[in-house]
Amino acid sequence: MQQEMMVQPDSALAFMGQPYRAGDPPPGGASGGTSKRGSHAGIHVWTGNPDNPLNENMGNFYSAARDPIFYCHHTNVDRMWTVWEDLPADYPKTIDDPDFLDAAFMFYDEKKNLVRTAAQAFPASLAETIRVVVPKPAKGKADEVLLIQGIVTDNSKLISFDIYVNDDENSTDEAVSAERAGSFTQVPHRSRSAETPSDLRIILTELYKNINIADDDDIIVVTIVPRSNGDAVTIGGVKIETRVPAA
Ligand SMILES: [Cu+2]
Repeated sequence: MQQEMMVQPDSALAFMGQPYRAGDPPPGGASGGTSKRGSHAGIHVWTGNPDNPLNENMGNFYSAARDPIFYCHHTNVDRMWTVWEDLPADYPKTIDDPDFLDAAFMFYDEKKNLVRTAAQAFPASLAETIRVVVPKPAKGKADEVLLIQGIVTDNSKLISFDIYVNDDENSTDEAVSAERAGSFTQVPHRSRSAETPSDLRIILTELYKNINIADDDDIIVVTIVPRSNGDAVTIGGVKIETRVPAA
């Protein structure tokens, strides 16, 4: 552990692994990061069954996730990432390559649909469209509120953006077949003043009927599309809350 966490890495890429971009040939095993090649791979092999032809389940890439220990193991790999980030070092721990920061991943959902997930980091600039999968506290047509949190704007500029909601993760185009849930427009002031974060609340109950959300849906897709001066807007976060009716 000392070798792969502290001694060997002399850069963030040495720990995390070398870039692997769309179109690149598959990377060789040695291009992985120190913990991936080390304890990560070691646990896979150790918990695989050598009596199976390909060391299934944990000992082979295609079958590893069949074993529930896979999820404990990979949660621990994430924990080690956090531990490494807090260790003193003479190199930066962050990677600012946009290909890394904006990476998206393809997974199969429980209905065997291939879905794309992109980790959206907040706070985020609205210079470009923000699209994020948001978990619902309840399933289906529950009485819920969409909260666009910590909106910071330059109040000397005309600002407008639209918010769309969809129940379909598969449509990767912005706002395709989505319902417009709300809009934000700011009339500019003559001079710029201090920027105070504010929250936008949008009641979703009626909208759920219009997008025909299913009883077992437990996520929605929220797309925020800049219309005017998006680069002067920062969004702090997006979440859904159970609606508490006004007294
Ligand atoms: Cu693994």
